[in-house]
Amino acid sequence: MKKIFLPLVLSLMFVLTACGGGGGPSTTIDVTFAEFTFTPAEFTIPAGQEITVKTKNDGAVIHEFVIMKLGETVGDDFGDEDEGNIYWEVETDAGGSGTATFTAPTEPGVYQVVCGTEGHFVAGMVGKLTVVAP
Ligand SMILES: [Cu+2]
Repeated sequence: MKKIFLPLVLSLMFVLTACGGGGGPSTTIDVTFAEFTFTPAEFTIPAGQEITVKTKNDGAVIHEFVIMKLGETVGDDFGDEDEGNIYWEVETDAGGSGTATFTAPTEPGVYQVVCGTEGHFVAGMVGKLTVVAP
């Protein structure tokens, strides 16, 4: 019995470490939208890698996952002046879900994530994307 138990414990520890939300970089972003939140709101991804984004919208209105370019942040509210500062974005209809991919920035740093639907940034729909050297 002991012979089986130890490998089981070790593999369980590995699984818990791998997906324990310990802040390590992941090539998958799994995010749920609602009014007016991203859950989770903080992500860490490896620079330059292809990232898969799985979105789910539990809200009653459309929501967007907008990654701003490094060093760019939204001012009072998300508007036309911010469009040129977008690194990548995806949107999901109310009650919908989706999968999309993008290539992570090559420059490590902290990137602002916002919802670009009018009024949502002001309502607090903001997240943080940390890009780390792979
Ligand atoms: Cu929104």
